[in-house]
Amino acid sequence: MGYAASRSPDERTGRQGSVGYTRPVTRPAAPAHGWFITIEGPEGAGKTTQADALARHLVDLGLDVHTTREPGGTWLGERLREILLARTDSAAPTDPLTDALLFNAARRQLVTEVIRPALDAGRTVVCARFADSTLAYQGYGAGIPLDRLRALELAATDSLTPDLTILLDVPVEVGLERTRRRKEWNRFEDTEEVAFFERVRAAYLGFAEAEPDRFRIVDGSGSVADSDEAIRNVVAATFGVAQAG
Ligand code: ATM
Repeated sequence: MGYAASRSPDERTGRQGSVGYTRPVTRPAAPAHGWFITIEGPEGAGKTTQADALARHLVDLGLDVHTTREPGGTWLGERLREILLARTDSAAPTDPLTDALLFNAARRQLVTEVIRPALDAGRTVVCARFADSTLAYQGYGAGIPLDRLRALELAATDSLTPDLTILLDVPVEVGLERTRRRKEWNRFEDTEEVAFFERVRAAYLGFAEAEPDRFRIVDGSGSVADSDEAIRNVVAATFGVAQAG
């Protein structure tokens, strides 16, 4: 007994590249194609911490896991991250479509160099942020029409869509306060108003409502341990891995 996996196209969404599963009753063998799990959410929700914790949990369950992030995850992507997040000395505002192009350039390199090969080799990929971030920040936050962004996303991802997206949700003021305590603000945190981050958060909640099969919302306002446990439960319910062992 085990899971049944097929990567194209998914019956529920019609998307290429999704995976369908039935609940395993014993420890799952490594899937023929790995699971692609993304963690999204507003600032200060703890995405990076939770991505690392989830990866350790999945490794303990016997899966081969690669953890990565956006923007970043490749040599080129990490250079683009430095450029994109650096607080600017220029008096001219950065055009949001320029941002979208650069985020998608980093994404394309990450997908082709890292994510696709890992999934094809049966590895599970856990990625902090992915294409939903561009729709939320450059789309709903900065006002770029979604059809333009979806065209860029398609070029960057070749329709690769996460099997599971965990939305780590936290109220904007709480998240920004946490971020302020933890690190120097990046360009977005430095230049955007609270209203921008409210639009981003509302966008994420809207995505989750529109795609309930892919999204699971986890409350990120409590302790790290609380989020950690909630994410493990989500992954267990989605993939059946908690029955392992
Ligand atoms: P963190 O990885 O620390 O969350 O920072 C990445 C920043 O880049 C984050 N900033 N804020 N505030 C969100 C932003 N971002 C986008 O605006 N669009 C994107 O497509 C991605 C991947 C990130």
